[in-house]
Amino acid sequence: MRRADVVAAIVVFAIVVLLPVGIFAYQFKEKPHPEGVREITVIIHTFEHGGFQPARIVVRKGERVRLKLMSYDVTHSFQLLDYDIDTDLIFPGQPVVVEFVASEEGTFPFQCNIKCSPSHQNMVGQLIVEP
Ligand SMILES: [Cu+2]
Repeated sequence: MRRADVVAAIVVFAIVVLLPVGIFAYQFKEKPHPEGVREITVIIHTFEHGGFQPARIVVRKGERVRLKLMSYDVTHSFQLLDYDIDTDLIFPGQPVVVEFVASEEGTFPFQCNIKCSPSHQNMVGQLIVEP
């Protein structure tokens, strides 16, 4: 076998086998969907344009919850102090993901802690953890 043939065989192997395997593996790296995680997207606008959507988040006790927080207008924050969550959404359009286990049953307030509009004080919601 000539050296050029060996190189050609390696290149063909890389294209036919390694590239698809790499692409296949990459999709799982980019989109993990582990069992038992409740994913909820929360859209956040100024109160005049909807506030927290949803403003009422209902989960079951013991669930692992992943909140994908999205602001599309101005800088907001998301404070859920009973679960030690306090994060700023500094860059509109860039999601912030927080994750926690809903270990305590009950109703827990969350709010925005950054003055985002004249009606900022209305930027509130509730996490409801059901039994
Ligand atoms: Cu605010």
